[in-house]
Amino acid sequence: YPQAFIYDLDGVITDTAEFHFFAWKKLADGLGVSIDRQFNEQLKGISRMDSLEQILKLNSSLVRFTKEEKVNLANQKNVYYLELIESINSTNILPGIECLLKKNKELNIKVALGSASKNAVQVLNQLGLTKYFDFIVDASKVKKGKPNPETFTTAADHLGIPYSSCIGIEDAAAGIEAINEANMFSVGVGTIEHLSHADYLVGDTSKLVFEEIVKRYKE
Ligand code: B16
Ligand code: MG
Repeated sequence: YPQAFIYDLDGVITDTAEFHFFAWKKLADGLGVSIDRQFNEQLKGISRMDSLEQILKLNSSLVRFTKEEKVNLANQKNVYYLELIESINSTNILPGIECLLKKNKELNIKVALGSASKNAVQVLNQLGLTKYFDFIVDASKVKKGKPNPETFTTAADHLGIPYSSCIGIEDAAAGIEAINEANMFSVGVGTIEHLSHADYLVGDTSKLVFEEIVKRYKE
């Protein structure tokens, strides 16, 4: 058996990836650039500031912003995001997730969160899922975000589990890269187009079945 499951938050446990997209879209619209879902794929899993930089790169007239102005823009995006997540609760847990968490606990498998979000603790609390987690890694605990493996290795190190005995679950290309770099088994939630580097890929979270994941891990 694997000894630890490390879950990404946005896009795996709950559909906040959508809310991040809406919030960035609103900010970008205000700056006169439009972003679509295709572009948004590269923002998934990366930090707030790095995401902003990607958007500003879209238009040469946007490189003029000072550091301070960029911080203000990033804060503004977070204000939009916080409005969107205000009302989330346990009904926003994606299908299959709580079942998988329960299975982990039943079998004494350690559970950690590996999120790039500064809002991770709040979101997990609102979902009522904090009780399942032995350790939470969010933006405050790592120096190098995804695709660097630090988010995942920090979780495993704290739990005292060898990397090869960990399974990481991610919806972002940068996240799968991070899990692979950590020498863990990567489970992707999404399309082959974006996540072809996942060790095991499912189309959506309802297909995250414990026995099936473990079977692939053992192969
Ligand atoms: P925040 P995850 C990531 O969370 C999101 O995928 C990414 O879109 C977002 O920019 C990042 O968190 C930072 O979030 O602005 O809330 O600090 O997928 O790693 O759980
Ligand atoms: Mg994600």
